[in-house]
Amino acid sequence: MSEQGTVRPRNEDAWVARGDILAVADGMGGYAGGDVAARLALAALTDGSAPSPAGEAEVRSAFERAHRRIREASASHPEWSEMGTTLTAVWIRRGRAFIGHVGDSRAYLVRGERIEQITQDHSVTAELVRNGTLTEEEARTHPHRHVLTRALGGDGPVEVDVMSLALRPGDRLVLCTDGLTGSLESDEIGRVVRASATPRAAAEALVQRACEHRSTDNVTVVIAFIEENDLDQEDPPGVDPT
Ligand SMILES: [Mn+2]
Repeated sequence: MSEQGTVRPRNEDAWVARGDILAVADGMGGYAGGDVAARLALAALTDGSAPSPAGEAEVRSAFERAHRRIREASASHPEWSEMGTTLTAVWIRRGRAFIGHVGDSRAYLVRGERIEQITQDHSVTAELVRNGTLTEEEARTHPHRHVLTRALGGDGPVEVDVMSLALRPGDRLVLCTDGLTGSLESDEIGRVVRASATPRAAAEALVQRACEHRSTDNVTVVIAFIEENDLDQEDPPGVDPT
């Protein structure tokens, strides 16, 4: 689910949830550029020529490919020269989640009574929280909270965080943009996801709560509920194992 909200002139978030891939992107920069960057990033992961990663090296390559495509589009369109995007993506393969991440969108794992933030935000304020200069609460309203330290589409190579984890039946994955995490605490996200009967109900409830908290940003959420038979399969249906 993705909501533009009432403040931003357009929705520069994008998302995908199909086959074995889940991803969110939060674009930025120049006239319509954010929208273009977010969509280019997702297309680079999902179009016909995109390999479906079965390992961490392939996740990194997929992100580098997305980065290259955004830079190529920037170079040939002056109005998009400042564009970039966050990208957080999860591929579910052979009972594992392979995760790639750049920027301040997030992936969470809800397992039992706990919610764990799997990704680290690449933002100025997140670094200040990690080194003890700011509290989480101070970071939430800090004037530099939207300033990223890493994004796809910028100058030079992009450094990609890549990780994988073994999934269990009953696990719930949450991918979201900062429009959600800017208005809801992680514990509240966990409570809503645990209390929801379906992924769609969870996504709707989270987006609704963010809007009630008067989120000033676009809000995007992708949810997956992992079931036993998702973990047995070598490859999910509809995905060519080659
Ligand atoms: Mn945002």
